Amino acid sequence: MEKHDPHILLINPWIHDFAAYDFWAKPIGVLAIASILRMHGYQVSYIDCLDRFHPELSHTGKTGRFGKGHYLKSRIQKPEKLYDVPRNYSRYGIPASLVRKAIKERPRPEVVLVTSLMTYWYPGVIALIEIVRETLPEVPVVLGGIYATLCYDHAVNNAGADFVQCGESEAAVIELVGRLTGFAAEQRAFADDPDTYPYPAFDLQSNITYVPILTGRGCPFRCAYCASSFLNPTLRRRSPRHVVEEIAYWHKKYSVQDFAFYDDALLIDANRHIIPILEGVLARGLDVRFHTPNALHIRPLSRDMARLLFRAGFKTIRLGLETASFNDRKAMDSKVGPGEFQQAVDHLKGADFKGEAIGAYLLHGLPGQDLAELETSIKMVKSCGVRPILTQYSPIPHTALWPEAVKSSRYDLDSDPIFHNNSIFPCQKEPFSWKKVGYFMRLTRG
Ligand code: B12
Repeated sequence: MEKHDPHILLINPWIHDFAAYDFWAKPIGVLAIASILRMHGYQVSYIDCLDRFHPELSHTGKTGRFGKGHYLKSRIQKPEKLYDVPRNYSRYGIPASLVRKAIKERPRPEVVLVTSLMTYWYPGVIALIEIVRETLPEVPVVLGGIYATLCYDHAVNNAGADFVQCGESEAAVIELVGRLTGFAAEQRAFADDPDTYPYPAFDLQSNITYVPILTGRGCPFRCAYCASSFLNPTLRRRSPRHVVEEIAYWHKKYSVQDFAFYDDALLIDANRHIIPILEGVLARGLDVRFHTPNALHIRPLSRDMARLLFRAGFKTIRLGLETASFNDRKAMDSKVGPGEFQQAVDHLKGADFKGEAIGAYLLHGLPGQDLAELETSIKMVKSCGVRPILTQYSPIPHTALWPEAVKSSRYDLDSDPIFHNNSIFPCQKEPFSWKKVGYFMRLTRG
């Protein structure tokens, strides 16, 4: 006999790191899975270990600009292998006692699904799974997400889950959870038609201060430092209408004003994608604000595009410059050429964006990076009147740059994802200097 409405518990684990901040960072992957399960007839509940608005924590809940904000944090011991890093290490998120309590208060699940994000955050995943094991000893635990995909063997051997699921999982999870619960649901959502996917279940959060929007999956570029093509091998997009409907839905039903685009290639094939999306937002008269923490490609930023972004309500523009040096750039990426950055900035400013709204990401800590080149890049960005933002390089398995990263690291990168942490500048060879890091940070500001 078929069982009805099995209950599935989904959990977003803690972050263990030297620093963490909610700058439009929500676990859209696990909320997409929650939503797919709901669509297929499952009961779901959710525990967000990174909840900034937990009702039992009176001191949390302050919302920063545009919905961002601090997580609660408690100092913990540094992982042994990072003893040489002169910084404090913390667990970000709600106390373990509240996680235990939440697990006990939820209906007993038939399966627990745990997500993972940055590879070097796996200690928070392990700590969370230990608690699940202790409180729900007989319930199967499935781990998925970005760490699980990029470091599959490590996850299988260390995370303590019963199953580790790789890659995009909307279809796989219906199959796997169906097998574990004996609940037969016919697939109703299809990877090659993302319009069949329901909106991620942000309504399961205790508060929605902003909503991440993913208008598609994948990226046509193959940048040497990025794992996008491994995680999402093909570019598949939602229809503009479907995206506009989603923005209108969160805005009208939950009064959400701030939206952060998570796409890797938002502006690509603009005539058929972002232009109709933004024209749709304008036609619907939606008074919303947009942010691009994952960076925009510079080349498509024409005068008309800049004007449209401004009119549609973009407030935070981040540009993926990475370096202002164009010698040997081809080995790294081919997304921007000389002169294009300055031109894009001119168009943005011409469209009335103020310099403070525009930031250019520059990679710091690439294998063999010439630091004189970084200094020149910072100065060039500043001379254009926009903010240089250093993004510390995180070496990632399955990327073209990984073998070189392993060779150039002062750590044994291959042995443990803990060394992928960008805050430790793992690919800067000895003599590595924290003083120099401070110097570059100050240079971006002054
Ligand atoms: C959006 C994004 C961000 C957002 C925030 C993301 C967040 N949720 O917190 C922003 C812009 C803030 C960000 C910041 C950074 N990011 Co980022 N980011 C991404 C990006 C582009 C998309 C991730 C995403 O949301 N995907 C969409 C969802 C739907 O997919 P998903 O999470 O994979 O979920 C699917 C599956 O994994 C699975 N799944 C997920 N959970 C579960 C659970 C179960 C049980 C199951 C079965 C399945 C499952 O099903 C889901 C649906 O198919 C990825 C690249 C990419 N293409 O994936 C990089 C990526 C994750 N980021 C990366 C990096 C390096 C960074 C930064 C360090 C950059 C920097 N130097 O500053 C910072 C650090 C962030 C921090 N310290 O807080 C790296 C990862 C590095 C690593 N070592 O792990 C990636 C892979 C990009 C790259 N360079 O290759 N990022």
